[in-house]
Amino acid sequence: MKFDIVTIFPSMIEAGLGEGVVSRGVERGLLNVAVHDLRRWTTDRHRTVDDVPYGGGPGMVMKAEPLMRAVSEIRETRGTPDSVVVLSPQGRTFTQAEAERLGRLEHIVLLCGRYEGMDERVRDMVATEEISIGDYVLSGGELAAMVIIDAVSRFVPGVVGDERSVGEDSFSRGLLDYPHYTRPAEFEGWKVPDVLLSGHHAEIDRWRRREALRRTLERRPDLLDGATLGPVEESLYRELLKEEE
Ligand code: JD8
Repeated sequence: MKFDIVTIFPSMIEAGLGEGVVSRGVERGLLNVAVHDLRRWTTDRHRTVDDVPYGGGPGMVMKAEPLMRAVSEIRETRGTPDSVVVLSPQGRTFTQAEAERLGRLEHIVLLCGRYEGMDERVRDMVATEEISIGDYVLSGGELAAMVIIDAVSRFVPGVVGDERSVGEDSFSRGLLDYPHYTRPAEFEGWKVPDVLLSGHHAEIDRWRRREALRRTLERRPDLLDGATLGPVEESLYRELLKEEE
């Protein structure tokens, strides 16, 4: 899978994606990530990427021309992308389902803005979608692009070492994760639950499903509206609701 990221802060993206799952995916030839410095497509002496807003007001706006030229050259040299994404607070909120959808594409271009955002004509003329990573204000699109590349790359076969863990990821199942423990079995008086040391796999499985449901009910009951519970979860869920009374 191919990603092209256009930014005025290429080193920020390189630092962020230079370690971990994405970087291993690149090393293994499963991912192709190209980071592009937007200033490459400026033509003036000062390599200007922003200008004052028409209509007045505070802040600066990213000029359209360098961004358009960037997308044109990426099209010519790297092929026509399946999607050109503008990151912005006005976008559709990114979810695990969106990550899975984008993971089925072969080539995505991500345009990172700064300042007050981009000239609207970039959206009109080259963007195919606009995505936000959540309802809080960032200073630019770079962190959002990294979040999206990380979450999407996990769906590319081979990128995550153990394929089983992807489908079992908490949000793919629609529930929060169960608690995890490792050695030692007791730490400053805090014990690992006995069932996890028992070697009884059916009971361990049941305990994990119950704890995942318990946490979801306590912390994110909104997730249960969208989740389709299997028969085991249904009966565990009823038990938990009784416990709550
Ligand atoms: C792109 C410029 C900053 C935004 C004035 C602060 C995504 N979930 C998200 N939150 N924020 C962003 C985001 C913020 C950006 C840009 C994405 C480009 N800014 C601006 C408008 C108000 N400043 C985001 N994805």
